[in-house]
This record gives sequence, structure tokens and C-alpha cells, in this order.
Amino acid sequence: MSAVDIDKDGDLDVLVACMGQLFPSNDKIGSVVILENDGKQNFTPHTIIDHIARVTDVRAADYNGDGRLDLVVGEFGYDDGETRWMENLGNWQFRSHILQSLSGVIHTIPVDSDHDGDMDIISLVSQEWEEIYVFENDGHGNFKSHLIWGSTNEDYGSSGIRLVDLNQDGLVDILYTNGDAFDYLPPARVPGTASNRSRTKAISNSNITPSVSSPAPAPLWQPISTAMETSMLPPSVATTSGNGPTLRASSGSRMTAK
Ligand SMILES: [Ca+2]
Ligand SMILES: [Ca+2]
Ligand SMILES: [Ca+2]
Ligand SMILES: [Ca+2]
Repeated sequence: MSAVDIDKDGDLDVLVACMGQLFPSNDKIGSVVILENDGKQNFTPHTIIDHIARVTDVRAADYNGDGRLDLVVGEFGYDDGETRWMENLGNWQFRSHILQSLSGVIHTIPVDSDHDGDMDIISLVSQEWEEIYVFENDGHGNFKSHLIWGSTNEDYGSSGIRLVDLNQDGLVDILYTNGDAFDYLPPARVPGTASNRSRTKAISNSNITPSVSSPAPAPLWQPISTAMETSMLPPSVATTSGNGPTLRASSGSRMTAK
């Protein structure tokens, strides 16, 4: 859910990502609703799209440079989620453009990640993919997908990203957390700690290039720090070599669904 003046009439409207239900489901029970503010905090709901995979995120930005705020929508789904951007045609009408068909989308965040004046999208895809993507905009709503980080551990349990400039170099970085509550028996709590599962990673945008020339240059995002309290992890994570967080150059094909 987020608040934005989507119709540009001077008041904040509310974007609502409707998952339908929390528990896993392949049913098309997701929807996107915008609550139109009349300026006095009376809201009229507009269902922008429904009967889609379970929706976990919706945010607004102008992706095609026509002055109207468009939407990016993340659909977790179960076996078949999606990421789409929805072109604002005016009058509460939106046209869908599918960016990616992967399940487990948690966050889809607009940001001008390459500082070329148009809004790009950074997304987190969990559900055994466990990957972070940048969708690079050409300024007209045409996007090129870059996989910038992924774990080979399908139980990595990605739980969220936030975009911040951690090192204050003017380039946005990604603060990333993981740790799945349901994949392992809970380990014993370590005295004096508030949490025994969560890990935090920061990924630095060292110099993502604005060029779209062919061949596309490799994104230069890289992890700059990882805080892993291995003594507090369950044995299956702490002791299994090659199963921890790793950089992967390209998206693998994994068929196992949680
Ligand atoms: Ca408004
Ligand atoms: Ca637009
Ligand atoms: Ca950009
Ligand atoms: Ca930075």
C-alpha cells in the first residue's frame, strides 16, 4: 500500500495491493485497487485489474514520460507469479505490459537507478528463485532485465528490500534481508539476541551504466557486506558448503516449488 496523487488533482490517493489470501494459492485472486481521494479523505475505490496472481506490491511512477503516473505491480502468485507495469491511459484505465513471469515477487520499487532521467524498477523475487532484478527503462516504457544478485539456495527465504544510499556516494544501494520462517525447525534462541534467523545484506550500485548499446554491459552491482551470525543459524545452513548466499551470473532453472 502506498499514497500518491495518481490523478494529479492535489490530494493523495491510496494504492492497494490485494493478495486475496496469505496462504499459497494458484488461484487468480489478486487485484489492484486505487482509492480515489475526494480531497476530504472520502475515498472511492477503483479496481484497476483483478483476477490475477496474488499481488504483493504496487507503486506509482511515470515510466513512459507522458506525464501520467503509471504502476508497477508485483504478483507473488504461487507457481506462476508476474511483474508487470501498467500504463496509465487516463480515466482510471490502465494497459498491462508484462515484464517477467516468475513467482514469488515481493517488492517492485521504482527508482532511477542509472541516473539517466527515467524511472527504472528494482524487484525482489523469492519463492526459491531468490533473486534481485533491475529493469532498465529506455525512457519510453521499454525495459531490459538485469539479474543483479541471486542465491543458489532455494530456501534462502528473501524477505524484503529497501533502497537507500548507504555509503552516500549518490548511487542508490539495496538493503536486503532474508530468512524464511517456515523452511527449518526454529533453532534455539541465543540468549541476549532479539532474532536468531535474520540476515542483512547490502548491495552497492558501484556504477550501473546508463548505456543500452549492444551487447549490454554487465551490471556492476555487488554485495559490499554481509552480516551472518552463523553460530545462530540452523545446522543445515551453517554447515552445508555451497548452499549459502552466492553470486550467480545468470538465472538458473529450478522447478521445485514450495
Ligand atoms: Ca488525487
Ligand atoms: Ca506514464
Ligand atoms: Ca533510469
Ligand atoms: Ca550508494
